Amino acid sequence: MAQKKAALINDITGFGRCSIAVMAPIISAMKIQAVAVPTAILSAHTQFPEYYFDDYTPRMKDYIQTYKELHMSFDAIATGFLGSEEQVAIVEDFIRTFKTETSLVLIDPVMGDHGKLYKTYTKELCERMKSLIPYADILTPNLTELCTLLDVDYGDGVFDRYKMEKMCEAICAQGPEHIVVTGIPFGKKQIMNYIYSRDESPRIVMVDRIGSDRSGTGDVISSVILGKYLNGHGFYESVKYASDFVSTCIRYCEENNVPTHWGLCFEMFLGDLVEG
Ligand code: PXL
Repeated sequence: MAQKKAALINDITGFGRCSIAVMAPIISAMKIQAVAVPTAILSAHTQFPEYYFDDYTPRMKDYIQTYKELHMSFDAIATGFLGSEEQVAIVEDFIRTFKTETSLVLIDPVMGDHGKLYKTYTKELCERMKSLIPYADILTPNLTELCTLLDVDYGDGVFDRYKMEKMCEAICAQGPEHIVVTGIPFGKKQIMNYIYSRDESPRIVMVDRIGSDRSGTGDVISSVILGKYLNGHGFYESVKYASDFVSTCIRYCEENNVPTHWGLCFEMFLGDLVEG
């Protein structure tokens, strides 16, 4: 079978294990070709006290023009953190241009966490992010992002199963076939991933909470899901695998006292992802 290729529209960050620096090796390990489409170039991610940030927005159109002239198409298009309304427009154009009947679009609407939006998220940018939902086949929000996309008050961050189902149903009605709401705190010791696929009963994957939150976890989860799903596994199975993989990486980080903002030591377990 021909090898698949995935466009990764995200930032390239040198140190700290996030975005393309994490996603490209992970999907490559799963025998899928990674094509980087940079949105920004950083020396280290934004959780560090110092970092160099080069916004790539003004050069993205020329960069993407090459792929238009080469009449490329992609089996998958994955997007993550987007810094401006202009970048959302570029992503929209990219998907319209390169998505085929069979390609898979994964949108990770990176906007905030723990009930708060990141500083770069203006009201206008939030509104613009909502306009990407209909393009997604798979959406991977956390609870903060799910609430923001639906204009639901986050409150104390506790939602019962009925409310979760209603919220995911509302997202599905806009287009996505599969949603996983990641990283929902469940008591003090567990984390819940809530999985909703159109016309199926919701399912849950529980993992033990190990240590504190680590940057780049979302990028590891979304890229393992993408790779597994593209390789023919079901959505639930892909999320379950990604959750277990992340737990393994985090356990290693804890045991080796790796600082939380250094990201997940996924390199140690990349070989586990190779199949076939
Ligand atoms: O996925 C997290 C992430 C991605 N990209 C940049 C970041 C972060 C998290 O802080 O700073 C630039």
